[in-house]
Amino acid sequence: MDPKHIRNFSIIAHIDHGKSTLADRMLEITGTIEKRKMQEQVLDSMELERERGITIKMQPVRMKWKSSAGSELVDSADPAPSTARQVPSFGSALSSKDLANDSELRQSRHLSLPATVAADGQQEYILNLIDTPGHIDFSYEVSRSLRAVEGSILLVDATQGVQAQTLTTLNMAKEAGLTIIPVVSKIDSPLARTEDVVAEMCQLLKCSKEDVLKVSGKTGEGVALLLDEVIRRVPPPFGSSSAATVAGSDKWRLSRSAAERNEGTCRAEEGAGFANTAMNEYGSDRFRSLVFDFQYSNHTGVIVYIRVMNGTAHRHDKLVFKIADKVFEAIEVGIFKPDNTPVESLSAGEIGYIVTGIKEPGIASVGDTVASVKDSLSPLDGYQSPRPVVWASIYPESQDHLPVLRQALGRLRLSDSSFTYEEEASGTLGKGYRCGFLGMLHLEIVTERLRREFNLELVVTMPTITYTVTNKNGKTSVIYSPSLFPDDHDIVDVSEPVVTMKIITPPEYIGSLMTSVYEHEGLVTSTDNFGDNRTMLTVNMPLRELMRNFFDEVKSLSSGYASISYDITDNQHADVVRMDVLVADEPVPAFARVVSRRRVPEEAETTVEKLYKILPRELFTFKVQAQALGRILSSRSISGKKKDAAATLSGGDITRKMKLREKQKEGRKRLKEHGSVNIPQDVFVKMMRNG
Ligand SMILES: Nc1nc2c(ncn2[C@@H]2O[C@H](COP(=O)(O)OP(=O)(O)OP(=O)(O)O)[C@@H](O)[C@H]2O)c(=O)[nH]1
Ligand SMILES: [Mg+2]
Repeated sequence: MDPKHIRNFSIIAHIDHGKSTLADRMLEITGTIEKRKMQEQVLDSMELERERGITIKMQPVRMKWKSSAGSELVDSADPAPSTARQVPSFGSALSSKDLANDSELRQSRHLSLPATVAADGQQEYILNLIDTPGHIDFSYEVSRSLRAVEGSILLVDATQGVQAQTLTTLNMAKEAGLTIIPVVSKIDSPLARTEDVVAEMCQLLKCSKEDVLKVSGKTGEGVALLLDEVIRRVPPPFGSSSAATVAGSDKWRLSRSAAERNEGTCRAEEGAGFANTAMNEYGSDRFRSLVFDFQYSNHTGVIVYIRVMNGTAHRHDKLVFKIADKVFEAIEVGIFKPDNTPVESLSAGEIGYIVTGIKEPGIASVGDTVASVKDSLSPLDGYQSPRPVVWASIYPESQDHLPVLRQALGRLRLSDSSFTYEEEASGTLGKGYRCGFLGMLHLEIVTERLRREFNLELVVTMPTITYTVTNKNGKTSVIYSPSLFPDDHDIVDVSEPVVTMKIITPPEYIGSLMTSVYEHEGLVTSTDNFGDNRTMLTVNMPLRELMRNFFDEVKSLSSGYASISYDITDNQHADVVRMDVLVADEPVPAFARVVSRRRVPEEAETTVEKLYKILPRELFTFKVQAQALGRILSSRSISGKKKDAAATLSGGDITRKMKLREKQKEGRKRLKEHGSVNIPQDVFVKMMRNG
């Protein structure tokens, strides 16, 4: 397919704004999925996604769509209206030089639209859509998808309006220099405030009302028009094996790379190198592609999801992972329909997959470049590694299963590149892995997947953030496990990460939200009016406090109307101490946690109460205690199960009964002395959950 007739775009939005449902309707009207096979949010194919009704992993899919949208630009008697219809193209990070070239760039985009169309005026286009998750914990998925496409549909729910995560995803798309199509969703809903939300989007994007499209993923209204607009507004891919398109689109890539260089991030540094070498190679016909995701199959090994930047790859081609420096043969190349479907070849501008046959972990990584071995081009600029937000240690319930856990983590990382793991050992729990996650939901999903997909029984420690601790001996170390947090009297200083957070809320909830912010050691740094009678609070808060159920608190205080997004921005001094939890006089490292000094008594009380309620009883009585600063702060006894050994003896000699009871008493005493309490797995899971 000529790249002129390809459009690559993603759908981005706040959680639950209807991305996957809109994708359903697109798949339906393009005939990609037969109606009888259709189910709600069909792209959410993971068991956990379906169960929870949320998207966890990005999902690419290829559709075909006949449209005359592209031809209007070429054939129109007055080309001005459509080209000058100010297609919103937000490349905010463009340099001034690039901005000067903006109109020229737009021209070049439109010039590369189809010059010839079929007799019926309909040209067939390939549309590669990537559905993305909306939850903040999975925003690494969104950011990776943005590098594989030229445009994004920014979806805003007509019943909710612009939310905090709308702003975050919009900024990500702007930074990637993408064309953005503003769309209001759920216009069928009786609660829809469509026109107000259109106005809100116009204000946000500085665009006109006509630029904002309106759709319903439920009824399909406006979806065909939206696909036409995708063709009209999103530029075709820049790379091409045909020299004519390269000339025009190379410039566009140039501006995009400049945008990245302006970010001042690690990508920018790589981008600079990219500009020198990789840019010169853009017109090349030699195959080169960006790995934006992957999958693992026991049968065929790693399957990389790629966006082809140059040339063509065929089955059996000899290819190389440029960063990992690993040569392999393409066992299969294919496209997503949405199931993996083999094709003969994949060419510049296309999105698809390559089956690599590689089974060892640690070779494939997102952001690597897959290129032809012969006369190989230089690697493309990769992705910034995500920064883990919370940490937890994962141990197999039985040490015999450690190798299975190791293998499971390796495999899981091949379908989720955003968590990290490293082996560690704990006295009582044996060997396990310290894992980093992008948030509490991410942690919950990963541990749940380990249990379900690999049948593992696990002990997961209380999640924690990292603390930088300076000891009295002058040594500074980063602490990832609460049980390893030093005793208070050994510490000189502790610092912890701080987040800058945006909370968008209707004004009536501000009072209670402010109180909650204060209780979580937060500081409101600004209060701004936001769109349609709402307010945006900017708050600085220790990450530790954000993780202490703040999200749920905000949701319930605002009856679900307030939304949050955040970034880790700083490190600051923290007044925290380690709290140990003892069960039958034994500290349980998995329950240890680091808490604010002023909240220790309260935390001790609630933790002991919670454990008291969920720990099963034993044959003997034992204590559950919380200890900090060398003192027991809270304690409860869980009494032993009452079982009268003499109960079955009917009648007879009373001394025989007494003898038996005496013996039982002794047995219990021995059990108490030597017996350890068996803590079932679901107790660890329940303790890990907040609330
Ligand atoms: N009335 C109405 N409800 C919709 C529409 N689109 C989606 N919904 C409902 O909104 C909820 C969320 O829809 P999803 O499509 O899963 O939203 P999403 O944006 O993909 O969610 P995440 O991927 O988890 O961020 C579901 O209950 C849908 O049935 C629509 O056009 N109209
Ligand atoms: Mg979804």
